[in-house]
Amino acid sequence: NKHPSFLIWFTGLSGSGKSTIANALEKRLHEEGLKTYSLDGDNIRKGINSDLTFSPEDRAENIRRIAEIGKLMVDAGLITLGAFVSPYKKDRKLIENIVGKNNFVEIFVDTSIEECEKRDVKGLYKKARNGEIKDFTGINAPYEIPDHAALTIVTDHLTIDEAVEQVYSLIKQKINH
Ligand code: GGZ
Repeated sequence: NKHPSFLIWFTGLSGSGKSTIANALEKRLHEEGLKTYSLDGDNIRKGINSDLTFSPEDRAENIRRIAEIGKLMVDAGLITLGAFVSPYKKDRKLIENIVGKNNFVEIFVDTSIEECEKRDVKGLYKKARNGEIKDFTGINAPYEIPDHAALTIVTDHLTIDEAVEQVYSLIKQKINH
């Protein structure tokens, strides 16, 4: 029996909860004995993509490289998770083209800008408002809402466990087929 492998992609604003949900999902998958790898800003933007800014062109290149890495991870037989703002539709479409439609599960973590800004875990929204960060998604750079996401997680009234459960039931068939 072949180990399941595909790319689960979380898109949404900074502070929307993408990484939190991805990390909790990964833990759940490990409990099922599944092998995973998580790609996120901490291991990608500080490493292989440390040469890139947040201009639209560099974001596109950021996402393209991540998609190529994700493809390698999927080829290696891992359930791969990606948690990136990925605000542009055309960039998310490119991921699907690179990894293949059947290997791509797009999940929109739908947390309002008001809620993200209220949380402001890293103080980045404040800096963006003060003009210390330009091109900040949701403040002075766009976020293009996905219209074909496999799942939209509205985090407002959900616990993390409930969010994980929604993703898990979505991918269950892909895991057990
Ligand atoms: C958006 C920014 C920016 C700007 C720094 N715009 O909450 P975080 O801190 O950890 O998540 C954000 C992360 C976004 O990096 P990505 O690689 O996911 O972005 S993209 O997919 O658009 O290429 C935020 C921080 O980096 N950050 N400056 N200007 N987020």
